[in-house]
Amino acid sequence: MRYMTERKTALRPNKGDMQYFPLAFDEAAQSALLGAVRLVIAEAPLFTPTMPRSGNPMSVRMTNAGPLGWVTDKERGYRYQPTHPVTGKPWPPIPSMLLDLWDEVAGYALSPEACLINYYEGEAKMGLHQDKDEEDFSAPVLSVSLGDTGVFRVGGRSRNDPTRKLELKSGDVVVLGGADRLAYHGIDRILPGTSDLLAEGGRFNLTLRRVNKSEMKPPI
Ligand code: MD3
Ligand code: FE
Repeated sequence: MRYMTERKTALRPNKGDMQYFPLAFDEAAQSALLGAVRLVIAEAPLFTPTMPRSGNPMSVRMTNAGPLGWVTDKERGYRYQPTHPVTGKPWPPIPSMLLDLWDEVAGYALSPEACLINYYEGEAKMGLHQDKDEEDFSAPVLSVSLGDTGVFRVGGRSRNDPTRKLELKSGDVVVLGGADRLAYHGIDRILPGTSDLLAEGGRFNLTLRRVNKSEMKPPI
């Protein structure tokens, strides 16, 4: 955990529900993590996902790291797959800083299989949704924000439950486990000019996810 030397308190392992760790990554750690994200993108370029059925493009661009990546397109919809939808190549490995973070806070024995990288610029947003394309809902989802502040909205397990807003700032970590694992959530907007981390502006969000319920080892 050497990239997080400035953190004043240890992160507590996940015991369910939503846990918010403001500035879990200090500025030096954010720069190191951003460098790792840029290396992933050099190998697995950001792509524009499209919605199932309508084929409408999302305003967020995405890529992934890890054995599996989350993708969506008009023809085949939401899914996890081992290869990039444009290059056809396997996703690069999950940066080690993120695997360390998972070990510290996820409270879950199996490794994350997917690191979804979302990039928001300008007016990009993400509508209220649940993350339910995974088989294993007992594992938390872990989120790290880098760059401009995102206005995050989180509700309950029904779409009409009341929601609350939380500003996710650069270096913030959120762990979504327990009852909150299936909470509706989204990003209303990005607040431009709120961070100097990205020269080009905008916001990266990294989410670590466990997809399968067990380690699938190929039969010998
Ligand atoms: C609450 N991303 O990629 S991360 C997503 O900032 C996604 O890019 C947002 O929602 C972003 O699916 C929010 C925080 C987050 C992630 C997963 C959750 C919040 C969550 C799962 C359940 C409840
Ligand atoms: Fe989500």
